[in-house]
Amino acid sequence: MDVHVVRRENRELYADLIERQFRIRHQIYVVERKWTELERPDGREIDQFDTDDTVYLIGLQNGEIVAGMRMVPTTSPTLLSDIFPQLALDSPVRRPDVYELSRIFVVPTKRGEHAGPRAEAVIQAAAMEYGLTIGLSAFTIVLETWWLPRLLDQGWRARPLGLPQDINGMSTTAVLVDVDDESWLEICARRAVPGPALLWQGLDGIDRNPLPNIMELA
Ligand code: COA
Ligand code: U4Y
Repeated sequence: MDVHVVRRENRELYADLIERQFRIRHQIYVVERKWTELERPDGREIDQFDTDDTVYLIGLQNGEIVAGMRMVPTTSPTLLSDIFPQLALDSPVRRPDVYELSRIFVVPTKRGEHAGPRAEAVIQAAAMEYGLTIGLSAFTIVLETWWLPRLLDQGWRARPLGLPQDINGMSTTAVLVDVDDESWLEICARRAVPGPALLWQGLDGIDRNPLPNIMELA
């Protein structure tokens, strides 16, 4: 799976794929997960955090979307700042080097174990790769609490920002996850992700930090 970085500067190249993503998100979040507040008459799942500032990671296999994730700078409105501020004991993080992750998905046919690494691990490793490459120091995430042991088990350090609370019948928590070399190397090692996954088509002008040597894992 290749993971394409889509942001303001190259979005025109990806206009069709981004539209397909909104329809897949509708199928997954509105139809499957029944997050009915996200329902829209046009059959696209798109909310107030899908803006020009939003960065999308889109996982493609043979030209088809198999996985995705959304990243929103915390200097812009986020789920934590605007919808669920009660999940953070202190005021929500607002820093240029911290992005909020949300809307991770894998299409149903690609979930679980298949030949090769899980799409779910590849897309998360790709998020860490993105953070390292553009120089972030952390992610905030509002997530269902069942994710916590999964994050720790993939080698990420996740600190709670407050107590879990019931949201629409699910225990939900806000965390801060460190972005650092070790977190990327660990998820790659523990989840058999072979190395960098990101494609930066149309983003030649962006400053990019080098990644750590994946052979440090050996
Ligand atoms: N509630 C509780 N646990 C869940 C869950 C849910 N809605 N979805 C997944 N899990 C946990 C379970 O432990 C599950 O194992 P199980 O199937 O034996 O119960 C495990 O994650 C693996 O999930 P699986 O669906 O097989 O696939 P995956 O690891 O390839 O992908 C997701 C995980 C979450 C990316 C994928 O299930 C997905 O896209 N779901 C729909 C979108 C979504 O819910 N995103 C997260 C919103 S917080
Ligand atoms: C919105 C109102 O999946 N409500 C909204 C809006 C909590 C609830 O948020 C509601 C979403 C994964 C939704 C649900 O009942 C993170 C992750 N986060 C969720 C998301 O939306 O992406 C939010 C928590 S679920 O109905 N809700 N949007 N207005 N606009 C995560 C990401 C990265 C990973 C691991 C997991 O590394």
